[in-house]
Amino acid sequence: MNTSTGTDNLLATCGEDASVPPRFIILGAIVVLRTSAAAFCASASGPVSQVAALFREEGVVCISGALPDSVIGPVTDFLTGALDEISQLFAKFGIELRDPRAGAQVEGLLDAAATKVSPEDRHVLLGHFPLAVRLSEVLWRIPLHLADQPFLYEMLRTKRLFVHMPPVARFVLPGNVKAAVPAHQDISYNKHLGAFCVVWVPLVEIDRSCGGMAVFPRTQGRGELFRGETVAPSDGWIAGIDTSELERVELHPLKPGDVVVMGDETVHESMPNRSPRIRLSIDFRFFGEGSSSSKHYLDLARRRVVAPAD
Ligand SMILES: O=C(O)CCC(=O)C(=O)O
Repeated sequence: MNTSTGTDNLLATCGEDASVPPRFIILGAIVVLRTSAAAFCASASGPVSQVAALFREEGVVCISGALPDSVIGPVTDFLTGALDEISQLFAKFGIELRDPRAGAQVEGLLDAAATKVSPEDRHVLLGHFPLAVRLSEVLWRIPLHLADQPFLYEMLRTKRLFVHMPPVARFVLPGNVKAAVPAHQDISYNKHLGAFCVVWVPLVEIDRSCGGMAVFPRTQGRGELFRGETVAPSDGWIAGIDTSELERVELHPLKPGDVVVMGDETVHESMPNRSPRIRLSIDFRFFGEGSSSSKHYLDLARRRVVAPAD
């Protein structure tokens, strides 16, 4: 008796074999191409098991509709207000923050006058919100909301959730290629943490031109791939991992309310922002009770920041 399904036939036609990732993913009743972000997306209103299965198999899952406007709105408003204050720093260097040429102007400034820009200013010019902004409790709304959902508990196989503090809030100006983080695994940047997952939260519409992130699925579980110096060069990033042999998927479209969850070893990189819009996002590192941190973290059940000496 022939028991093969339409999908089996499709996979067979494409010459799939078990030693390489399939070119298609079956999501419920739909078959999607692996090279599209859709293959790694699951709805927050769908089964938790589907989200967790994607995370375990691929090392990445986009959860659509994970955060309501009531959570995203105040965070976006707060960071947009902070951008208005940061615009004064840019003005000091003759750059108008919302000018579509701002990214190119920052690049020119940092290339030509590296010695005249302090490390703190350089950090902000590269698209990082200052520490005082990142420490705001307004940003806690996102992890607190996610801690009320089952996903992260299931993915991390934990009953308690903690998140590294402070999170990284970023703005990527149009054309600011220097704000693009080269291919990396988050374990290389977070030696103070035991096992964790990364949650990347877009606060604006993400399409191909605005960029967002590209991921290299199924790299979780391969251990740390970076072998070079751990000291970050002047732009703050360690040298990119060689991804020439890895499958690459660009994660778009995404919208505010969606979140991307990646394993701590999942290779990913930022895409350049080629749109005329500022890209706004925030990223968190969550861990469970079986893990640890030697730096500050937020205990989400107690709503309390735990300091290393506590
Ligand atoms: O937002 C970005 O451009 C990069 C984010 C990232 O690399 C991370 O969250 O680890």
